[in-house]
Amino acid sequence: MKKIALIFGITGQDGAYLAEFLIKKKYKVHGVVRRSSSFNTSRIDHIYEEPYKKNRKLILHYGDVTDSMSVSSLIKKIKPDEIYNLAAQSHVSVSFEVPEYTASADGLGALRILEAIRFHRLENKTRFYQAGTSEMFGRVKEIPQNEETPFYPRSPYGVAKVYAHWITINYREAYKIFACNGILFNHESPIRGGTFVTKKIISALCRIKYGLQKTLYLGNLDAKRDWGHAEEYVEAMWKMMQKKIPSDYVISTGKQYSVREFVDYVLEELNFSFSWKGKKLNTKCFDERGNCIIACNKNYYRPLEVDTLLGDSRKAYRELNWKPKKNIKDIVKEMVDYELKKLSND
Ligand code: NAP
Ligand code: G4F
Repeated sequence: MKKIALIFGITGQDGAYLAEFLIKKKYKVHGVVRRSSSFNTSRIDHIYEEPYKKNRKLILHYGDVTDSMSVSSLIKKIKPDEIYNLAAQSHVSVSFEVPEYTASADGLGALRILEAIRFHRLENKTRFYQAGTSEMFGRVKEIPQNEETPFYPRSPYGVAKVYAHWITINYREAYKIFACNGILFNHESPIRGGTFVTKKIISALCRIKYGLQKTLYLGNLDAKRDWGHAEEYVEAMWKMMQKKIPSDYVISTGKQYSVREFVDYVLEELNFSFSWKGKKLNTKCFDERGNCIIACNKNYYRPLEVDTLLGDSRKAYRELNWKPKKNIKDIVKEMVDYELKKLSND
């Protein structure tokens, strides 16, 4: 019998990599898609199968984690072996603009799924993965952060994810559901959403290189992040779900770079000669002809910032035999190559 997986958030970066990974592992994959006025399935178009096809490996359903009835009826109908809750309003800055919606989708979304597992008596069948985040560490209490580090979230997004984290543990302990939290640090890829800083920097600098744009505007360049590759991180999610006993795991590289250092790697990859001038909001970067190619703008600063994130994934290495392979330069190169290829095809 093929294992059945249900992915909430299948149209996102991680959802697309995970669906591909599970199909390779011979799973039947069900995915939940939100209704949108424009197409939102571009990341999974290459694995999409028409509904009239027999024995499909990928089946899509409309649904939304803010709608209990749709969550419950999908779980009742599909009775999956594994549920991956990747659905979220995942942009930290946007969560300050839509805090209530973020709480409902990112916090209560996990509860709606867990409650449906319990209500339909699937506690002994259905395993649950919650997409937790290093944003929960926020104003960090220790460096590096591991599974025991206390949380101090600094955004409505982080606060909502802390609720989802603890409700997952609560259902694991109260109802013996196999439920685990991945506490994933930032992970990127060529299919990263365009408003996250890595993808924003790379698409803009590629366009500037080809004379299609003049300046890239950014926010805080001093924040430090522990950046890994999304494709490697979805494998860690799956590994957690194959254990005998459910637990929570930090997934990270153990290396951190500032946003400015990330920009430097991209500029070097694109063979720019460049120089930085000024400080904080007045920081600017110039190319060899003296053109200002990067400037800061206060609109991209957040009401509160998470200054530094650095993960300690020794538990994942010990118990899941998981370790990141790609470093920051590999990730930058892969993302730049993808962007340049896309530009030359446009
Ligand atoms: P993403 O690209 O923004 O994808 C989010 C997914 O959730 C999309 O499929 C989105 O659908 C869906 N979604 C949003 N609101 C929903 C709702 N109300 N009901 C159902 N689906 C909804 O995020 P990602 O980078 O793949 O991240 C996956 C998960 O891991 C998220 O929960 C994120 O918070 C968490 N996480 C990410 C990182 C990271 O660095 N990438 C690190 C730690 C944790 P649309 O395509 O229609 O928008
Ligand atoms: O790329 P970011 O928007 O990612 P952030 O806020 O770290 O959140 C991402 O990682 C989390 C895991 O830690 C996930 F849970 C979350 O879903 C998301 O995937 O910003 C990274 C840093 C921040 O410090 C931000 O202030 O870059 C800084 N930054 C500077 N200029 C900018 C910009 N961020 C964005 N998005 N846009 C800018 O122009």
